[in-house]
Amino acid sequence: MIYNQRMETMTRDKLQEMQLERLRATVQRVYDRVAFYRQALDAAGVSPSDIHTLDDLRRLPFTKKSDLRDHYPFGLFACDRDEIARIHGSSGTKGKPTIVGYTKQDLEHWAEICARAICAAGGRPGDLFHNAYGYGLFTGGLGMHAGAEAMGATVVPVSGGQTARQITLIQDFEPRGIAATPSYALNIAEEMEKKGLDPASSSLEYGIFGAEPWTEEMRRTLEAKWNLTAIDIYGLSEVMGPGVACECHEAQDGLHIAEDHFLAEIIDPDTGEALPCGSEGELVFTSLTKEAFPILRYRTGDIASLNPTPCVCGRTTMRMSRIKGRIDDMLIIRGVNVFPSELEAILLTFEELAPHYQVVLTREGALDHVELNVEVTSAHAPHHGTHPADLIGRLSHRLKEELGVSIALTVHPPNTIPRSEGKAARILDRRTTTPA
Ligand code: DLL
Repeated sequence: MIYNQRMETMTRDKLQEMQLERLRATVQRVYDRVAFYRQALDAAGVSPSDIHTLDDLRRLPFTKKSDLRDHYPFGLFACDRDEIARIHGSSGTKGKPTIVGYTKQDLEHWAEICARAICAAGGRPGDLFHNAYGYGLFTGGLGMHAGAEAMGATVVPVSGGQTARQITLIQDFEPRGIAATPSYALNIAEEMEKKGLDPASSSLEYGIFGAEPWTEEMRRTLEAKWNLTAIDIYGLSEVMGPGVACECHEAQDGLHIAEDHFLAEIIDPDTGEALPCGSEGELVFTSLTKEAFPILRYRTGDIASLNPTPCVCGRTTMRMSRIKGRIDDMLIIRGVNVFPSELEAILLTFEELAPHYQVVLTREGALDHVELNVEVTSAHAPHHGTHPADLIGRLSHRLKEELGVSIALTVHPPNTIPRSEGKAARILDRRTTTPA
């Protein structure tokens, strides 16, 4: 561990003392400066002076994505527009983006958080760092860029896309670290293989992958293809961006939350009740240091659990599990709840299948129909686009056995499922009507 040991290895008592002080300041700040929060706190019957312990967090009202949309663009900012140094937005594809802002100090904190994440992933000052997250309103590119600079790396700000150029730069510059979505890292590796190059013999030693759900099976695939250590990084623009939590390379077992800047909770998504550590539920975050866009109890829509036990790496911070999926992306197939990550975990154990898939949702009358599209690898499609005769049968059987539901399957020829250059679009919702 080489970055800000003091913050990451504090005793829990000291950390909680600091969190309480920062929570109180945050509640006071939003009460004084943001009409939306003042009304919400008044309606909940809580005033900033009522926050005496960290448990009082539960008395605070939740903030939802729709609150950001309702106050688009700057209605939830807690400082004047001219104090805002940067604006980012969520990657939502429908309608207007949700907008967030950062003061200079917020940007410094964020850079420090991302610097810590890169060090946790195994990065060191002097590394060459290939940053293939998209630069723009999306927080991935600029967030990781600032972090890499802050920890003393040499950044290559390549952004997403132009895969042939990515390959050239990886070969010529010989980076030690790469940052990308897991699906794009896979895409780059496949393009290398198509050119007769072996990604496993590249210079890369660690990859910092996130911004979309992925599985342990995908980690194994990426680690084998690239011969690197694959690290999971989590974050969201509403709370900050990448770096809210990140795995350490020592354990690769849960993501250390930057708890000096964010308080994490798990709630029951149906009732809003806080759940104990270890239970799976919706992740909720409260910012502790943000000036421009402080946020109280933001409901992320992401499913995970929390683990307070100490880690072998020496960090004392709480860890969150890998994200199982977004509540919105949960498929309900004849009454059975299935996350796309559960499909991924099964598909990736079939050597005949490429690690790409798409779920297509359609509606037949009042019923939703789910079709899973998978792709056979070229090594297993000897007769131009065909697939082993019993593949559908074996895959259906495994899906039924492990998930308890039959899923309509289509096996496609090699290289036909669209590849991603950023966040993969794995769910295609073609339902045009809403249920009665
Ligand atoms: O995706 C920030 C980010 C950039 C994180 C680069 C990691 C790396 P948004 O575009 O606002 O921000 O999307 C946030 O992406 O609520 C999750 O649903 C999902 N997500 C982010 N990281 C992970 C991850 C960035 N490691 C939304 N695993 C979040 C699963 C993730 N899902």
